[in-house]
Amino acid sequence: MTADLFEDTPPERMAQPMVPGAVLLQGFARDLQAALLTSFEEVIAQAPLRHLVTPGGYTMSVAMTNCGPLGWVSDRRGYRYQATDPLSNQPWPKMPGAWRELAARAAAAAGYAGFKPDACLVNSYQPGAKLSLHQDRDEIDMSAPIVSVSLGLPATFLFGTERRADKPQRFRLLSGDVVVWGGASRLAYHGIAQLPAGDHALTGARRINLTFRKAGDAA
Ligand code: MD3
Ligand code: FE
Repeated sequence: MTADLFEDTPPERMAQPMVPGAVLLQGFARDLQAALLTSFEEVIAQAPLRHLVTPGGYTMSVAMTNCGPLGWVSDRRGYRYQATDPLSNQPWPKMPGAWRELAARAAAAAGYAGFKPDACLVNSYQPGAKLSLHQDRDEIDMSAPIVSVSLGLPATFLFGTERRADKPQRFRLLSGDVVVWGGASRLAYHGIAQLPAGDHALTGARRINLTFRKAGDAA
């Protein structure tokens, strides 16, 4: 963690130790927030946000879409990454270059040089939406980190361990925060607590999260 990344960051917002393998880069995307929202609107114009159904038959409260070569989907048949949007049977929208570069810069700042995401899962939370504790284990290469960028309303991130029963720690994620999850944290159970009501200057009554992944086996 280098001090120059945080030269404008008040002391209480400096990087905090999170858990082994996870690096919270507070405000890392602060100056990109408006541009990220513009490209988000372009992505969802091509591949609309939708509420996926879990294999167990529940409709998720978080609305999702994807961009990049691969996208994460869920339906009654299971979870998987696929190259096409099931709503259109067309390829997912291109991952905006500035998104890929942001993810690679954040990964490098956290010690993961050469991160080349092939999937970006876009999550949109409205007040009341939550993401229950889960592991991300549908990616082929578990040595690659996941990079997440938060925009809009603040959320409480729940961070457990590799055992579902362990009580999760809570972290506040704010607009412009970036987290890099790798190493020992990569298979930790995690989730997002129910989003409280609110109105954010950039996104209104909404939190958006971009998660960059190396999901497939192509170089
Ligand atoms: C920790 N999204 O999309 S991002 C997800 O804010 C997901 O929308 C949450 O969990 C969100 O799967 C949290 C942070 C995140 C993503 C993947 C992880 C944390 C992770 C994988 C392993 C450990
Ligand atoms: Fe996850």
